[in-house]
Amino acid sequence: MKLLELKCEPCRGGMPPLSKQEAQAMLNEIPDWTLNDNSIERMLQFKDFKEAIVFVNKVADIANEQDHHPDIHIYYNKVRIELSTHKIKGLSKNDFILAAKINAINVADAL
Ligand code: H2B
Repeated sequence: MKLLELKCEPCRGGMPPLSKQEAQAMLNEIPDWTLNDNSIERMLQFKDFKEAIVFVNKVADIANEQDHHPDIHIYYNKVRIELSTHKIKGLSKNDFILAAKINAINVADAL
């Protein structure tokens, strides 16, 4: 099943984070994200601050719906999204599911 079609599952502490290989394998389903040691991240650029905030609000809605929350950094018209699963201090499948949903956001729809 495609990441975009999945829902984030409640994450129990105590399970191990994904290995580098497992994370690498899922990366090709989420274009434009880069893999860090314990997180994935994407930088996006918008026309201006307002568009960036519209995008961030869409991300917030999806994060609340999925009960999985990214770290969001806003730099005027750029937004850096960093995803990791805090409870396990590393990556879980939830991070990749949320990344796929974030990639599917169309800011033009929300303006
Ligand atoms: N988001 C992220 N990124 N990591 C978590 O471990 C996490 C979360 N835990 N969102 C969730 C909320 C948890 O606190 C609730 C109770 O499901």
